[in-house]
Amino acid sequence: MIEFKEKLRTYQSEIESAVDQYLPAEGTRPSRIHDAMLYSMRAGGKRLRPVLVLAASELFENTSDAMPAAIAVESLHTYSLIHDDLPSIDNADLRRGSPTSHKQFDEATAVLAGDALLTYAFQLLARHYSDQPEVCAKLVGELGETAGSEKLIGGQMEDILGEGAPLSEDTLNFIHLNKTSALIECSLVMGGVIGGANQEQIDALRAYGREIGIAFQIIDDILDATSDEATMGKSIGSDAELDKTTYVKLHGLEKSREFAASRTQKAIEICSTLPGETDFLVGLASYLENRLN
Ligand code: GRG
Repeated sequence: MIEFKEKLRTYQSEIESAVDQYLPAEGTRPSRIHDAMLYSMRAGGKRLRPVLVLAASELFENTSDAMPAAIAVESLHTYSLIHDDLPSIDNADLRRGSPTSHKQFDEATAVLAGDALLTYAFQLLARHYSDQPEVCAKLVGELGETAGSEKLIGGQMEDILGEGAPLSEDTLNFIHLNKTSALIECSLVMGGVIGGANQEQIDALRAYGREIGIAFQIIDDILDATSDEATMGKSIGSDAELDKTTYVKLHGLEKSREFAASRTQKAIEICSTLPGETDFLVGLASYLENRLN
């Protein structure tokens, strides 16, 4: 466990440094947009998705640098958070413990900062992987498909459409598979593509991502239901959070904990089908199940 935590901290600190290395520098004209992009990218967070890109790539033999792809995924994730917090969507005041982008800057700047981070993700992939055209095309395709109307945006749309009324289990699953699991799965697949994984290995990475993604969302619901402290720094102050259908509301705390444990166990079993040193991914699945924020 200590080894796992050390490795996690190492990945996180490498990612923190890479944010400044790969994003347009502070003050670059027009400075307001670059400052807003950096403000949200530097605001911390668990860095789960870029960690997954790095960890997945290291299972395989190809040692191409996965960091630009890791930052691309975090850039796209940060865009989704900025837009999700906007007055027209969740109307949240705080994100990652700091004022949301539209509170810190203004709404127009927040819209543009989100747009710019979304676009920048693809720019990073094109810039850093164009010497491997097949890898580059797969990375762009995977991230594009994940960000699009059938996954991230589709999950968000369904979430908005369901506001104010109780959701069926099927709709709740659709939302979480697309809002939460999709980018987690995509991060692992992108790491695998960079590492040179074959199709069977890509499928296993995706399956592992699906299991930890759903477990991650169930734990999120449990934390929201059980701990005021755990919600500090998340999108508190948000209008939409109040009446949401959650796993806890549908199944109760005990059953929700059992679901998360069984998803985590499945993820751990999938690790045994992957090559290389999978201890970190095994540790990560358990760590996410037991997280407090
Ligand atoms: C494009 C507006 C728009 C939405 C797309 C991804 C998404 C849909 C919205 C983001 C908001 C949200 C609550 C998504 C569910 C996934 C989730 C739990 C995100 C928070 O991820 P963490 O906990 O955040 O990894 P940190 O801050 O640690 O990076």
